[in-house]
Amino acid sequence: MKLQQVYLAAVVLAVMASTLADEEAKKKLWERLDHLDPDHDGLVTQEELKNFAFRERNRDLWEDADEQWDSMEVPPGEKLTFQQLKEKFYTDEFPEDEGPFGRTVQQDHTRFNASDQNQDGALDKEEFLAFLWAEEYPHMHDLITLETIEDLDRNGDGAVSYNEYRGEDEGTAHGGDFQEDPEFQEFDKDADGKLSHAEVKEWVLGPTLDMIKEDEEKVKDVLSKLDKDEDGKLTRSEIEADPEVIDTLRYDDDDDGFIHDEF
Ligand SMILES: *[C@@H]1O[C@H](CO)[C@@H](O)[C@H](O)[C@H]1NC(C)=O
Ligand SMILES: [Ca+2]
Ligand SMILES: [Ca+2]
Ligand SMILES: [Ca+2]
Repeated sequence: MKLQQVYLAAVVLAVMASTLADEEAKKKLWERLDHLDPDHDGLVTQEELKNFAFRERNRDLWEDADEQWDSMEVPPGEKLTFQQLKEKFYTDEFPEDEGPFGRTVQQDHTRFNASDQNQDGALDKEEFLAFLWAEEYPHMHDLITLETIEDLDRNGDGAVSYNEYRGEDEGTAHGGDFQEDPEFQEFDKDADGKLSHAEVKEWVLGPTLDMIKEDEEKVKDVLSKLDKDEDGKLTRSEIEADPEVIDTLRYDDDDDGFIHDEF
């Protein structure tokens, strides 16, 4: 009898302790998941989940984001103009026909304009990141495709022939048959011997598009598991019902994880 009571008390204490630890872990989890809900309205939307997954996948880039922006020395509250960017990019070291990213000043201006989503003639930090990491921003994908075609398309027909693909001058190439190049054929879907805009896009951005698709699938999966009332948004209690589900949006499992190390 006595022993049973002791046992019972121990069980009760253990349950209480684990509940408290659970509460504490949840609280920390939510604090550290702050960047899930950057507008702090207490709801995590599909868009916010997507951005979260995107940032997780590109954590290395994001660690660098502030530094990149700071390097442009834009005064607080102001935006980056092309003139300012040009002064930073094109120095004695980098002439205007080959800037720090191997693009011409003209190409950088076109890219700058494409990054300027609200078309006010200057870039805020987010727009500047789209300028730098255009691959990661679907609204920049046509621009990247055009840049690639521009770089390779020597005869100006708007497509990339097999010779151009191989980086050889038209006419001086030692032949080479695209039909014997399985890698080229993989991208030349209509087998006409040259890569069209859509084919170049798939060639250059295929792997990135796959990862973006993968993010979208994961976000859908997270919503299907956590969004109990199916309004497309997650409340705090919906996330807390199974906090580890959010973890599936993470890419690596290195030790600075914000969930595993709490449990
Ligand atoms: C970029 O946009 C500006 C207007 O904001 C325009 O004057 C300029 O010609 C454009 N440059 C390129 C290369 O598209
Ligand atoms: Ca929100
Ligand atoms: Ca083709
Ligand atoms: Ca919901």
